[in-house]
Amino acid sequence: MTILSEDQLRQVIEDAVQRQPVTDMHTHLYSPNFGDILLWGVDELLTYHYLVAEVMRWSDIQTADFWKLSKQEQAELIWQKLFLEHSPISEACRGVLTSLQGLGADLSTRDLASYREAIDQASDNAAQVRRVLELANVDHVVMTNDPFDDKERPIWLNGTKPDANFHAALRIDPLLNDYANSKHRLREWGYDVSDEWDDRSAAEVTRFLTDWIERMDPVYMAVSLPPTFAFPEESDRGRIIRDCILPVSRKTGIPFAMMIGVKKRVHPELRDAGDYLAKASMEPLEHLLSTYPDNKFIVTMLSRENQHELAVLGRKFRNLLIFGCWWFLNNPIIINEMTRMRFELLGLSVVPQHSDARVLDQLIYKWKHSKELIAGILFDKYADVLRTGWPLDAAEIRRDVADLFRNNFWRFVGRENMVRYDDEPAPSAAL
Ligand code: FIX
Ligand code: ZN
Repeated sequence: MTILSEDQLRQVIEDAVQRQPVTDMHTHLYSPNFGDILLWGVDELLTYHYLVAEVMRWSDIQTADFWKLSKQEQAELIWQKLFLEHSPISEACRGVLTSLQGLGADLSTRDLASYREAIDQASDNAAQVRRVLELANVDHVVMTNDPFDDKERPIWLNGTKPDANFHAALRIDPLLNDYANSKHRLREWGYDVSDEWDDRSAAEVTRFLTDWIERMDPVYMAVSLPPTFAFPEESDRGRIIRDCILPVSRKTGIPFAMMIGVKKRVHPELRDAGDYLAKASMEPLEHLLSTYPDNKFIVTMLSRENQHELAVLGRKFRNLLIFGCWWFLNNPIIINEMTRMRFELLGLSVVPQHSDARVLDQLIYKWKHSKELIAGILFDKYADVLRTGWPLDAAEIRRDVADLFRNNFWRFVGRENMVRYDDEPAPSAAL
């Protein structure tokens, strides 16, 4: 269909975006067969660390006392303070409402107990996963998989493999950001690293990486990095990236994902809610991209002030995939600014969003909110093109939307078999 009017254009874009199944390239969710480390349900939605941070502003409860409450008591305090005593207009509060609405709750009752009954009815993880992936129109989920996590490691060591809709990402923060402690654990696991960094240590850390790559089949290796991240750097992190991560990444074709700008635990008592951010230098990225042209890098940054530099850097290096409006950027006002900036500087060669979902049911709101915003921005961009007299075609717009929400990612990580357009049969997947 050739699009002749802006009304036709708006409808075609809205339909294409809503119909497009999403590959969510960064989440903290797990395949249903990973057991209770997969979180879902009303109380998990309400005790998301974003809301823990927000409830502390309206409550004089001591953080230590908050953590002594049961999950249900924490949820009820958050519901009382952030939803009943004050209107839930923050993005994280609105998110809870959108997810509850999507799961069929009648929000006019404001009856939290009835929501638990109605929504937490799924018989098990697999049933809730099928239900939520369908409601959110997400068909592939990339997890965050940390071999240093004591709950998760045994699941992999037992030979568990994720369902077809779930894909591993090898997360190595403890290795890169806390090697002084992690090296002792590597030794416990049979990796004979030395006290000082030497060839044997490099070989053993490389063996650790390749063992976990074999076990997980990760789509990328990932780390979150502080705003002070420097490279090259004569430090544990600098040496492991130089001697292990980059060679393994190049040899296997598995990209290195860096999430840069997080200041961990500025308020430690808040736990995950206690992290902050700061602007980072772009020089480490400039160095990595130019010095390692055969390596692939996936990057998101946490400071709003880094976004323009990152987008311009994307114009210089095609071995850089820019993704998502991460964490404190995942709010309409900033998603709007970042996405327009990226489309205007990089066209459609980005992955505009990921969910970072920690609770399965959040997929419903994270993607409903983002798709509405991205569809509106796409309309403005295509309408500008239409006004030049350039004819637009509905199938081409659907192609572009499939690239943004799915194919750009799979192509960049080298999994062409996962690339799909709306008239192709689905790759083998449970859904
Ligand atoms: O490092 C990360 O993967 C961050 O996304 C998380 O640590 C953070 O807590 C989060 O979930 C943000 O949305
Ligand atoms: Zn995350």
